[in-house]
Amino acid sequence: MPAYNAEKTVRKTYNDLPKDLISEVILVDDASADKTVEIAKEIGITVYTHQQNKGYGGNQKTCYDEALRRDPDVVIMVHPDYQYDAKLVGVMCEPIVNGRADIMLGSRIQTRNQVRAGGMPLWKYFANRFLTLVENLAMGLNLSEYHTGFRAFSSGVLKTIPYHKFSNDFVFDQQILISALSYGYNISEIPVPCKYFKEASSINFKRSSKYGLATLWTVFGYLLHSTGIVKFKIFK
Ligand SMILES: Nc1nc2c(ncn2[C@@H]2O[C@H](COP(=O)(O)OP(=O)(O)OP(=O)(O)O)[C@@H](O)[C@H]2O)c(=O)[nH]1
Ligand SMILES: [Mg+2]
Repeated sequence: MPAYNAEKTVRKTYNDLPKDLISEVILVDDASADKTVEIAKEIGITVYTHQQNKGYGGNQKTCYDEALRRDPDVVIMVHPDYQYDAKLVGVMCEPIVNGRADIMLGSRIQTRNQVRAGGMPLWKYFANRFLTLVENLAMGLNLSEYHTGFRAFSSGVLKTIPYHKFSNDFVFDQQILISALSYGYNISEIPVPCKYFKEASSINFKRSSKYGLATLWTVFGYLLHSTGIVKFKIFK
């Protein structure tokens, strides 16, 4: 769990995790101003802390470094803001364990009504649809979204892709997927309901816009890379 000011939601997220399937729950705190660390330790989660705020991508780098040191089969990333249904960890992992996928995404996007009922703002919904359309066209895939905060990776993916070279900001989430695709890994998905509520973390319009532009730049970079015009170190 890459955490930032998640004191109100980390416990509920943790409670939903199927403990019988999981060897260890790790939380990296990115210098939160609230009691995230105290609460996570109280619950019994293994906690690592950044002395200074590194950003969401920087946070995930520490998460995966620590996870890989345990030599896991599968690494699951879930936002600790209780927006995703963490009870579905087993369903997310099954295709990876059976060798049918390397990365699984918990997709929030099935029908518009369902997404709206979960409370996703309309502008986020349409931005998600637009970015997903562009990414699908560029990558030749048919995923329903690339922007979820619930993901499972085979450890082979994380050992191979150069995630330390990715951004420390939110676009890390796109770089990890597009880089993995450049290395030939498969991405698949399952539907996961998602809810928006007062205590959940939700980035604002300005930061989302920056993220959207950075996403488009990542896709453009991949196209340049795959046609050999410019080579980027984050892609194979
Ligand atoms: N390190 C760091 N992490 C953050 C920051 N803001 C949010 N996060 C974490 O990143 C996760 C994703 O951010 P959210 O704000 O929930 O954004 P999102 O889930 O992509 O977007 P929504 O669909 O609106 O929830 C959250 O669960 C937080 O733990 C930040 O400024 N720094
Ligand atoms: Mg959120």
